[in-house]
Parts: sequence; C-alpha cells; structure tokens
Amino acid sequence: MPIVEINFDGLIGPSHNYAGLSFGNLAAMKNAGAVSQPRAAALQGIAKMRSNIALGLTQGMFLPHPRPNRAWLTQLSTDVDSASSELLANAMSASPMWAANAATVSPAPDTADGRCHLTVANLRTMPHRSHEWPNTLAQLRLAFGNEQHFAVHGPVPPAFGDEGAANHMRLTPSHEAPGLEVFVYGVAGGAFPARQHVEAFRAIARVHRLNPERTLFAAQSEEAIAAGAFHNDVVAVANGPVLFAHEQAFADKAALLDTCTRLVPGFEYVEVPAAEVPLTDAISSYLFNGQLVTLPGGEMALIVPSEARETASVWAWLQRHLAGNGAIRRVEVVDVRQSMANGGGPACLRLRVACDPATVDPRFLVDDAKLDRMAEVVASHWPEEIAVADLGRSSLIEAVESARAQMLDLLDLTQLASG
Ligand code: SUG
Repeated sequence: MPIVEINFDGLIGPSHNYAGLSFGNLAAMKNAGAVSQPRAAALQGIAKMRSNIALGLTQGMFLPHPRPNRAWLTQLSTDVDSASSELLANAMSASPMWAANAATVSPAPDTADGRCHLTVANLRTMPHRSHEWPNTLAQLRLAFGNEQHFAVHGPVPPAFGDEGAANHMRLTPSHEAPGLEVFVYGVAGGAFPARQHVEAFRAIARVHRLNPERTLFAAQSEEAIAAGAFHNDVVAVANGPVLFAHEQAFADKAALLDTCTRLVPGFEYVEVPAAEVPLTDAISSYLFNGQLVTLPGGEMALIVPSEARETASVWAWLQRHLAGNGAIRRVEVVDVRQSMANGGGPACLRLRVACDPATVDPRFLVDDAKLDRMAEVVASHWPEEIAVADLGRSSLIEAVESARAQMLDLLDLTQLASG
C-alpha cells in the first residue's frame, strides 16, 4: 500500500468551554465567558470528518483527554474540590481537540532510518495546554505503535516551547519523495507571546534524523503574531508542492521562496496579497487554516470554515482564484463554529500523518459506520451547554467523565481511561 495522507481529527471533548485561556488567540479572548455547546461542537467535528471521507480522504481520530485532569491537579498538590477556579478551568480545557498541536510529524521518506517520526508537542507556553502531552503521547504510542514503521518521541524539554505541526510544513512533489521540511518559529510578537521556539524545532529535526540540506527554519513575521497569528497555520498552509500563504506571513519571504524553488520540483507559491485580503480578515476568517488536500483525482481542494465565506474580501479572493485556474481547484465549506470561537479552524482540528494506513492501529481510523456510532454517544452523553461559572460543578464533572468513558468503551480503548 502506498503512502497516503491521513488526517487525524481531535474529537471535541465533553468539557469544551470558553474560559478565555489563550492569550494572543483573539477569537478565544473575544469569546471568553460565552456559554459553549459541547454536544453541537463534537457533532460539527464529526460532520467535518464525514465530509472529508466523502471527498475520498482517509480519516483518523484522537480521543478527548481525561477532564478534569486530576493527575495534573495532584501534581499541583490540589484537587477538584479545592483548586482555584482558574486552575480548574485549566484542568477542564478541551484543548486536545486541536490535533495540529499534538505532534510534529516527519514521514518516512524524509528520515535517515526510513521510519515515520512523531514528536509530541510540549505546549509549554499556555498552562491549559502544557498538561496535554502525556495523554497525547499515550495515544500516539498506541496509534503508531508499530516500531517497524514509526518512531514516537517524548517532548522537547520545556526550556523551549513547541506547538507541533501547526508550525511545520512539508513540501514535496509526492508523498513517496523526500520532502523539504519547513519549521516556522516565532521570535517576538509585540504584545503576544511567540509560542514556537526555534531551538525546539532544531531538536526535533535532529531526533527525526532529517537531512539538514532538506530542512529549513523560517521565522514568522512579527506583524503576523501581533495581528493574532499565534500559530503559522493561521497564515500559511502547504500541500504537495504548493505553499499557500499570506503576503505578511514570514519574516524573510524571499529566502524561503528561494529555497523552496531550489529544492522542491514543481514548487508553486500561491500568495494572497495584503491589498486584497488584509491580515485581520485572513486571521478572523481562518482562510489559511483551511485543509489544503489532494483529492483522489489529483486536484487540490481547500476545506474552509464558514467564516471564510462570510468574509467578503476572502470569499472574493477565493472566487477569483478558482476562476483563474489557480492551484486550488475546489473549495469546500465546513461549519466548525464552536471550535472557531476558540481560535481553532478546520486545519487546527487535524494532525496529518503521511503513511500506509495498514500500519496504523485501526482503532484510531474511522469510517462512516464508526462515526455514526460515535455521534450516538455524543448525542446522548455530551453536555448540551457549559457556562464557565459551572466548570467546578460536581454534576458537570461527573457527566464529562462518564461521557468520555462511554466513548472509550465504544472504541475499545478503555486502556486510555486514566491517561
Ligand atoms: O492553543 N485555543 C487554542 C487554539 C489552537 C489552534 N490551533 C492551531 N492553530 N493549529 C490555542 O490557543 C482556547 C482555549 C480556551 O480559551 O479555553 C485555546 O486553547
């Protein structure tokens, strides 16, 4: 079986809420305190997985983590009954849904030992995300436990921030060919933190045993971070030999394009000029957080959130691009509003792994029938609404814990019960 791209979506967990924990993420800051709808959120995510399957794509999923994270509260010498409301909100976050931050992935053709390497992201910048990695690692070790084909690594030490694939792009003429791996890091974002440090990515390139000649480190532009692009995948996305980016995404665009042109056969750069789509519109609509995918027929499609259709400058640019016979031949619109309100678009919700699906633990792969069963569990067990003030309520905590237990049971993954 040849290498294909599998999108592993994070199933949106039963504790999904708007506690406003992500400083620098403008959507999350704006919606702080709003009432969330976990059930609708998870069903939106499942509908997105279904529409990707209908496009002929291979789909996988990761599970919500135990919430509240009692183990983390114990490490902090507290528990659900005595933790402050801030700590409890951090322990209740459903942020593992954004699987693009789960790990950095280097497919087999890029690595010296011919295995696909994955390094779990330490996510150390934001407290609510800093405790994700042990549970993510447990899932990666199961899903990619076949050591003949995969190497799964622990996190980079927390001295350096790492937010995973959201800041990583691979350009290649085909999945089987060696790619150019582009690691995008932040230096400074003015008022907002730069969450991805170059030292973390340099360590990952070493542990993945990448060819230094096909590895590039590129700085995000300060303007992009300051405008709310807390991850590179809010202003740029790559697929195959195509890089689709906003004019203001990178600090040194010329050097980046030069390397890509030199090293990637058939490289194509699709730029959205600031004069046509201002950075603010690109970020609020999440145009670049679309999933740029190659369909089985070979054409490229961009799966965008409904917010892109509702943003006049963005929709007009997409229509012009389609009419002009550009690299993106098709645009699909998905509704992931519940996640978008926390700053997570279609591409944030998925981790791409290019590999042979037969080498992955099938419990982490989904088809329509499995999604039907998962949707039933969501519909009957996920809370309908959560108000931030209720995060510590014991009946809510019980409902959240039992909802996850039902899902693990359905998927034959009860071994993940405690982490
Ligand atoms: O880390 N939001 C996430 C959104 C992550 C988006 N991922 C990518 N761009 N790939 C974050 O900022 C909001 C949580 C809250 O406020 O409760 C949050 O964590």
